Amino acid sequence: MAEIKNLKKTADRISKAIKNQERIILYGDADLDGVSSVIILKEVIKNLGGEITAVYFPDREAEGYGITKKGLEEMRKFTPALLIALDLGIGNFQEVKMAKKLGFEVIIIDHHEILDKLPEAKIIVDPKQKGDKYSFKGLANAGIVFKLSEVLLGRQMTNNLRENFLQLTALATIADMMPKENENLEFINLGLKSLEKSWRPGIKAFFTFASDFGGGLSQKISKIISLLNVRDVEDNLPASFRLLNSPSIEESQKLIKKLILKNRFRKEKIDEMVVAIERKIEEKSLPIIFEGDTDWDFTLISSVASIVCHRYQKPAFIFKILDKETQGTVRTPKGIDSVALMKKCQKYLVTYGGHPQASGFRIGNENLEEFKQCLLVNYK
Ligand SMILES: [Mn+2]
Repeated sequence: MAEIKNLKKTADRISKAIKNQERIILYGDADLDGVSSVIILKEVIKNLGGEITAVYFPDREAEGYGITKKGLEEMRKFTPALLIALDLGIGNFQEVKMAKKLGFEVIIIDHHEILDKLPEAKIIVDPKQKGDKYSFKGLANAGIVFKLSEVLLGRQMTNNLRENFLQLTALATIADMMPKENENLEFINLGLKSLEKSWRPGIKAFFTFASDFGGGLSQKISKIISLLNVRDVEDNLPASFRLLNSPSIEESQKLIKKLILKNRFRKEKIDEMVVAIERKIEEKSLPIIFEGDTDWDFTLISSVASIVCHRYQKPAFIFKILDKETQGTVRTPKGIDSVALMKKCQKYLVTYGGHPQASGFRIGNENLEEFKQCLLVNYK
């Protein structure tokens, strides 16, 4: 079977960077898939005798999704360096150009939909790009990085490492809601099998709370994933990274306690937002849900969109209105491609992208109404 396009090329480039002691920056999305991708690659490189110069996770609320100007500015002190973008980057045309100018060599490893063109990165791995003959297109980004780790480590991949990487891959695949089929099913089954006896302190710590989480393993896992998704940034690092990278069970337990409290508060807020939306859509009965507010918490709108999309079986565009721009998230029922739908209205948008069922967009406030009308015209 054909391999993922450019996977081998990426492995060769990383091996060369390790050998030449080049500076390597891992630039990942702050969600669990991005964080898992960063941790797996970081540990692979360490096992090969290399070192990571820095990790960076853009804060979605403060700077937006993807490769950001702020992120590049903060990392520029390390140039010349190899910048590996994980679980983001495929839509960052301008930012990749800027990164090159600043002295980064950019590799993108992403699994999101390809937009009209590709960014000018040195190497791009994305199973959805043209010319990629790998038949399974549903891998999480961590799944791609796991496959990269097999190429990079070769015979140095011990059973322990494999189990350890598969645990993260399984969590990331579930968290990213990738289809539970094909290789994903294999990763999930293998990864979950060893999860409870993981040596990783952050995961071990979760299971010391397991009796509070109740139910069987699958219930515990959804609880773990929802806690790993709570936004809590310290020193620019998301909680999930600090936890899964922590060397101490005690420290992890402390952080988990904090996340449990935050999560409770988060749920109440989400309920309030859902009620507010339901009140509004009752009056309208449009075929799409298109609602936003200046007061809503940006980190909660994705959960809210999922809930109302599922409940009403309609595409849900939920957004937070900022001073000049609006940032939004989209969830669609099965069979409706949100990225393709937004492509038809892209002239109103600043950026957009993601997966068919889950994506995001940024738009100037002055274009919101026209964007909505465009969606209504083009939907069905
Ligand atoms: Mn992802």
